[in-house]
Amino acid sequence: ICKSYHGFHPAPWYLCCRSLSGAGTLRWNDNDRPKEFNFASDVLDYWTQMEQEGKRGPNPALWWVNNQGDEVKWSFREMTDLSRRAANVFTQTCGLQQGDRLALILPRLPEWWLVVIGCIRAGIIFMPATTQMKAKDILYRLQVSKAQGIMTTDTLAPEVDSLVSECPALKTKLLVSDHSRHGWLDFRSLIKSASPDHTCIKSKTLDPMAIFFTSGTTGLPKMAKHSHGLALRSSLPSCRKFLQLKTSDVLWCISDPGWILAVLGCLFEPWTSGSTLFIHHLPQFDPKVIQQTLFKYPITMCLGAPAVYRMVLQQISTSLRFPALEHCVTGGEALLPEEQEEWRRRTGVLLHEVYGQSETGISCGTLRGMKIKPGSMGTSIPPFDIQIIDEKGNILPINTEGNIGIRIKPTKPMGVFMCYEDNPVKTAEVECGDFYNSGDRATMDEEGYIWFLGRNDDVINSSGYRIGPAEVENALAEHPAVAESAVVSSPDPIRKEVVKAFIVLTPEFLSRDQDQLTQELQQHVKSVTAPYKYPRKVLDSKIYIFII
Ligand code: BCO
Repeated sequence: ICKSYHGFHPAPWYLCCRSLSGAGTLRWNDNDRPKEFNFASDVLDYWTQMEQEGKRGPNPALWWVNNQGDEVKWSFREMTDLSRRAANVFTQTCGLQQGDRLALILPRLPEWWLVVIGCIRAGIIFMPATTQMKAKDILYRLQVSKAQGIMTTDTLAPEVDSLVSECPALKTKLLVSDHSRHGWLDFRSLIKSASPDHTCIKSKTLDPMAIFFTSGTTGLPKMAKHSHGLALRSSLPSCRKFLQLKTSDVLWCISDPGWILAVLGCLFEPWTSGSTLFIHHLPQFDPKVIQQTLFKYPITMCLGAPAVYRMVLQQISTSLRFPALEHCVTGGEALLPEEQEEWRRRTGVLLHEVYGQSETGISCGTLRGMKIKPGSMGTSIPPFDIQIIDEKGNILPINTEGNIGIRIKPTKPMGVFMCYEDNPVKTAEVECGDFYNSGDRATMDEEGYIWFLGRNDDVINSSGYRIGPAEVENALAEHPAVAESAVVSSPDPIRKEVVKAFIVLTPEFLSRDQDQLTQELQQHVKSVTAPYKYPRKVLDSKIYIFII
């Protein structure tokens, strides 16, 4: 049956069986480790085939909207066609080769999905990053990764041009825009003229696929390198239980495409199940737009950081009874039991918590249909085996505080990162006995539910962003008013934690108006690094400025 569906490219039979029976018979078991896997050819192209044979409904694979009333709907067939063109643009026009790296700094534009799938087809390692980055952040990423290519929009292109002479490895700049720019390739035009014929690489499951930059307690962000196994994990039976998506589902993941949450929730998860992926351009977060969108479109499932749900609850007083919404998921920071309960009360929909990191993807959660224990992040999602461990990797008894550890020995499960690229010391630091040590503190109860307690270091988690204090201190140090600074976390009712800066002023700034100087320093941080890291107002609407 499968062969007749697919001719030269037989799809994994599990997908055929699932589609025919609708029951979800899977090809791989949780502990299988196939030698080869490629999300584009093994999953996306399969759904294209299903569509062509009338075995999938008419709903689009990708449904993109913005506030101006523009709309893009692409079927799986169009996704296959366009992403093959993208792969040809990368390899033929740009001369990128398998193993090369592409920095991908795009807002939520439909092209982002073409680029990621195009990279997977061609074996180019994509490195997503948030558009909040400034020149210095981009320079660091390009230099440390030795990226051969970068893709961005008009907004960041001038920043890239200002630093390109310091990035000798960079040979291709691709622009997503309706206008052209000197020195940049026009991706939209190239896609139109590129050939739709492309032979997907035969990637080994453990070949590198993506790099995510992740902040640590000291120093600059590290490169967490993931293999194609990250995408394969979404196909494993235990992981399918997580959302239990159907082809008729419409999933909206409200995460910036720079984060691993978006790569999973806006791409691998929905498309593994042949579901529709919904995207709102959302250039600026606005709880009203979230409410209106959930009323207007038949979105059945929503995934976002707790701060998203919290801001909707706090800022919207009118109805939250959405017509199609059935299931909500949240992750990236801790969720309070009261917030979970209020969401249920006001929407009639349960809010399920998940937990993960750039290093691990989604590693535990309250799966659909599972009992919710308010305040808990659920249980580990096999094949991940999460245990609470001590500093030597010993498993601690139930209800004892320790570090969240994921078993990586004797076999590292699919989905756990390969390593911090070019950083064997940091890679070794997070290996703790038989476990990957997440650095997050928690307890586990007798039913295996995990209860988050906090970090074991000073990384700040502000509304789902991981912020290394040193990154903010370095940004502050560039201002002439700052002699010294110390950045710490401070509790906050909306963002749970915010960045708080203690600053020692240089003598020439001692007499300056402190309110004004506070604002100036905040603006300064926003202008030299990604603005989400800036020291927010605390207490008296001031950051603390100590004069000694
Ligand atoms: O709050 P302010 O207005 O003072 O400042 C905001 C922005 O206005 C400002 N800003 C943004 N872009 C700028 C800019 N300023 C200058 N130039 C620009 N280009 O900077 C501040 C940014 O803060 P924000 O991003 O928190 O903004 P906002 O609008 O409050 O967004 C709220 C959230 C909840 C939408 C946002 O915080 C968010 O998206 N959080 C979730 C992050 C996330 O997805 N984390 C998951 C990571 S992956 C993971 O954890 C693994 C799980 C498997």
